[in-house]
Amino acid sequence: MNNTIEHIKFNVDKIREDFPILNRKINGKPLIYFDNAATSQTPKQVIDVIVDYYSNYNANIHRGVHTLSQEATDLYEGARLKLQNHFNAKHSYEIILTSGTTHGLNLVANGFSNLLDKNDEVLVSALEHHSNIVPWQMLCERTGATLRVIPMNQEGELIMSDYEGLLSENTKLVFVNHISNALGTINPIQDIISKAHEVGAAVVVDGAQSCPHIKPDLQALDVDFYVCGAHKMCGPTGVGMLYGKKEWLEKLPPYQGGGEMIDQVTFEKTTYAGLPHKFEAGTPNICGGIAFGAAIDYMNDIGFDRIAPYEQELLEYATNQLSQIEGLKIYGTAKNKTSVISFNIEGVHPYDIGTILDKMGIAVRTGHHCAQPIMDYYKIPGTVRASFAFYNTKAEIDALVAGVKKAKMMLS
Ligand code: C6P
Repeated sequence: MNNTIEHIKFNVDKIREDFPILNRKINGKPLIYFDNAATSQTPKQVIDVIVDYYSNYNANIHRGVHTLSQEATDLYEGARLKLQNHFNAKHSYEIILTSGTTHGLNLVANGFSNLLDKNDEVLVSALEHHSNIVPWQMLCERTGATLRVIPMNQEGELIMSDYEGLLSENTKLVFVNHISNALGTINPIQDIISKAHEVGAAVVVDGAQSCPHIKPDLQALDVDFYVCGAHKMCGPTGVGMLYGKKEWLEKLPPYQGGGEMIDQVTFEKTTYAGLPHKFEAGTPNICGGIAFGAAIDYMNDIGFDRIAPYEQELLEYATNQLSQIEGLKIYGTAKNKTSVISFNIEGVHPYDIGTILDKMGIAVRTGHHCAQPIMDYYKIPGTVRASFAFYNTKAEIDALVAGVKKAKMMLS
């Protein structure tokens, strides 16, 4: 393999040609899309698969003897295999196709309803999105288990010594995101997982924000559950993945009842299908699943080994430029960080900055980013969040910096 710098560089102008939306104008200005942590944009390779599916293959799956149904089934199950390969799951039936990250987390939380009791403890990190807090609070309400929080420091890093102190033989579950959506912190999940396993706790990793940046090896991580959604990694909305170790998925009850998740149904009793179908009741997002597979192919064709260093370069460049603006404070300065910058300007509401940037065609997210506990920690109502993807450029970051300076002048 060629490991020279030339090899890892890639042609961003060429990559941008894959994304039709990047030709759009917003308020008369070329779109600069820095809201990638909310949802990524879709390349034509994935859009083509969606058009092709509805033009040539649209049918229900796992149900028909007719050709169309069998072709659609093959494409859908082919996508499951792509996911298995990409994330390195041991078995394809450990990959459950869901409607997204939130669905996957709720499925697991629901599954533990009969496996916990009031003597048990579950640990959640201080850096979580509401999707990785609320389902577990609901679980604790149902079971009487206690929810404890792994604290963070000012840099936005988890305090690992406190984590170790919280772990005990009562700890049954630990849930943590791989990357914080609000701050960009990359959490030391390998360490978190092995320490949890020492006390016999299972770990649920929310990979919603890491899947576009890092290709995880789920078997090497030895993680018990991992969830993510397609729409953060160039796929469509409404489809995602739950990975669970076979032993766990067999132990958990089904989440929803309905078609295709059964073995036998009588009015007296129903028996359930095996994995993965036990967790896939009803007609799934067939086209979405197939397009998820295409998105995985697309990102692997570009290569995560090329995406990560390029995005780091963007992060460093933007951090440098933005830090030079007087009164601008960046929240989340972890040593290990991905391409997310959350910031505020003294005395200015983030929403106002976002509105002015939008007038310039620049899309950022403002607010609490569905991570209110993080905002509470910093005692702020919210931030402006710029999140970069591999199709962004330094020239776009220059435009952001100029836009923030202008907004600051207008608002302060
Ligand atoms: N974060 C953001 O702007 P869904 O909505 O199910 O696709 O993903 C939920 C979710 C769970 N965990 C993390 C770490 C996330 O970042 C998200 C989604 C988006 O940050 C939309 S709120």
